[in-house]
Amino acid sequence: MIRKIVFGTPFDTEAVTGSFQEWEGEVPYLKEEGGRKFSYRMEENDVVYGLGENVRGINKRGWLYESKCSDDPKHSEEKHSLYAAHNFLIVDGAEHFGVFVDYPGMVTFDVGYTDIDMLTIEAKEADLALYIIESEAGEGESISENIVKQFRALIGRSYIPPKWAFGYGQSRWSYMDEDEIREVVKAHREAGIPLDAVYLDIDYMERYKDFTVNEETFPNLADFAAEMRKQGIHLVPIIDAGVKIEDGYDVYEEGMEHGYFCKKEDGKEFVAGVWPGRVHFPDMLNADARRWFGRKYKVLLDQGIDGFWNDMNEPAIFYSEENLQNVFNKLGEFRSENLDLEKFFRFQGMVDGLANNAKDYEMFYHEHKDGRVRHDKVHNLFGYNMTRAAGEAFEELEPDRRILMFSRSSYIGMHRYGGIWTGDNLSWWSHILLNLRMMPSLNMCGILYTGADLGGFGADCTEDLLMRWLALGLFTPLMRNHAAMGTRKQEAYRFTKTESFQKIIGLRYVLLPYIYSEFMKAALKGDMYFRPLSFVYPEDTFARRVEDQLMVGESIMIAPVYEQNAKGRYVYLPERMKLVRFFGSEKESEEILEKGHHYIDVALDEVVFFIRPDHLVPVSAGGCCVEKVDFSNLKLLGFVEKEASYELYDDDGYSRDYDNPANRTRVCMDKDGKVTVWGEGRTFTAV
Ligand code: MIG
Repeated sequence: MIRKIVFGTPFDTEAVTGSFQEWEGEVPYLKEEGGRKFSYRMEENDVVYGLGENVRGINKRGWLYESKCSDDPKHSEEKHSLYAAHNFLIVDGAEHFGVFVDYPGMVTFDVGYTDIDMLTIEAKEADLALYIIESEAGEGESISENIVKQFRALIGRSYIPPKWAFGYGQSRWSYMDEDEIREVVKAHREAGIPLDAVYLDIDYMERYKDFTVNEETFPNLADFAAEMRKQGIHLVPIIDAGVKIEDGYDVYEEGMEHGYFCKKEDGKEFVAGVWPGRVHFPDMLNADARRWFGRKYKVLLDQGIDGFWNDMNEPAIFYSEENLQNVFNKLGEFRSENLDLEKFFRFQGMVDGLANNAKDYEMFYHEHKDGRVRHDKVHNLFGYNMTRAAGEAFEELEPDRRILMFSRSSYIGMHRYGGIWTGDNLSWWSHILLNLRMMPSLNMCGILYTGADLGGFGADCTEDLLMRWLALGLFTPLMRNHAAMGTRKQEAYRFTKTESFQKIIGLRYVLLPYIYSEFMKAALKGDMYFRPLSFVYPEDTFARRVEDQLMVGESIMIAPVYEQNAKGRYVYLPERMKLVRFFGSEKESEEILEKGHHYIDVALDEVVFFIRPDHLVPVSAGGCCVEKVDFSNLKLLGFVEKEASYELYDDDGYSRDYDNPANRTRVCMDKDGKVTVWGEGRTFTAV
């Protein structure tokens, strides 16, 4: 049951599309103060899940989280927010319920930070909608799973990318021209490392202007895209939020003509500095502007592009025109000063404080259907609506094919239009773990198509880090190696043990029938693809403590290695499972392990996972890209004690005909390896 409690006059975020019960009584579970503050006393063993893209653990207890979409490339433990605002959590303990705070401005979640036993949620203003979800758990699902499922029904079906987007992607900020990209593709193909996509970062544009292509370095994008498609490669360009101010640039001129950019109080367009220098922000909350901006993607679609990533849409601001002038003036005053310690830091702080300055977000407005609204009050909706602009345009422009779209910034609701990547992580071992922990929290909020920059964005990557990270990344729906300009080159073929990379990345393609099936079933049913162990084993008190293992779909548990020089790790098995060791396309060995704690050796170039009893995993023979993977002749890995059944989902990978019954094939295997299939055109062989 979902109860909606309204305080004041909430802004319509359009996060919610489903049904609920209007509730006028007291707020269940939470103590309410002034319509913007809600608290709950936690018992010692209560676990708090959720908050989507964030720092810290699967269990969110012990920290203060702020919903404030921020462009901060340093995802260290002491941070309070990343690029998104995902105001949904579940308290699992003495009471078991879900809370969604639908409020587009700043919300803080103090989960035992100020007082170790208190959960306090506080919104900036008392204009919000609160949704409280209570379980209706039935047979075969846990309370947490049921709460998530109800929440997902409330917020609508998750975005589904084309099938090729489940392949491996290579990206780097600083692929400067066509030849450099040709080289990247060739090197992957020569090394036998599968590849489906190469990402175009800001360097493909003409002076960082959205929807333009640099004609010197990419003289004919349409031809180049076609040439790449012949090699099984999709090019995926980046789109930034800010539109360059430049006479003669059509996007700028059209935006000005129609008044589609965000304006200040005085009615003049707000000027921010980002990549291209001075820009205006399209008013993503204005439906007309959104429609206009969305249709701009057609420029690239028409050149054979079928995937995009939306960046800098918090929106990131390097400086505002006003604050820049102000800092210039003040800095001058320091010239005659003796810069002692205190003055020097003040001097330095003025420049550092230019970027993403809270004051700048109070300077511009949106023309929303319900009236004019100051940006800071709806700050967390910008990236969501930029991606919505694109998503809505794609439905209109490309009704018969899915377009890849993922964003950096997001709010709940955006999950209907695109996925996300988790932004600028670093080549740190701890960021493998951070990647793992964010996955189930994101799935809870409907964001299924997601993944981190594998190998790490900032800092220098090492060969062992990339191998270990890929061993997790091969299970994430978005599997992309991405790095920042200036860092060590980290394409898999750059390192010594190319064969190991070929095998680890190759395993993604071997597991693709399982990964795609599990993703699609989760998206279509409103389930999670990644779950914390406790969601599946709610009675197991130890499972509630596990912060470094995940359930992937219905059959697999993973326990990635995330420490340098570790030769293996401790793994907790909540039940008897089959350990499968994989090296490349061939299963190396398997072993049945009993419930409990085990130390598992895992070689650097090896991938291990665990199969639950009476569960199956369909696998293919692999391929160099998704379209080469044969989904009709599959093998079945399984741990069958009595009998196991599996529903394979497959489709053409492009169209939106998701509910066609022909997409589903049921297969059964008994303990002697006898296989029965319901459905046409596929064979399954037990291995
Ligand atoms: O301020 O386009 O998160 O993936 O490579 C940096 C350059 C802007 C931030 C993105 C990153 C991308 C980079 N962008």
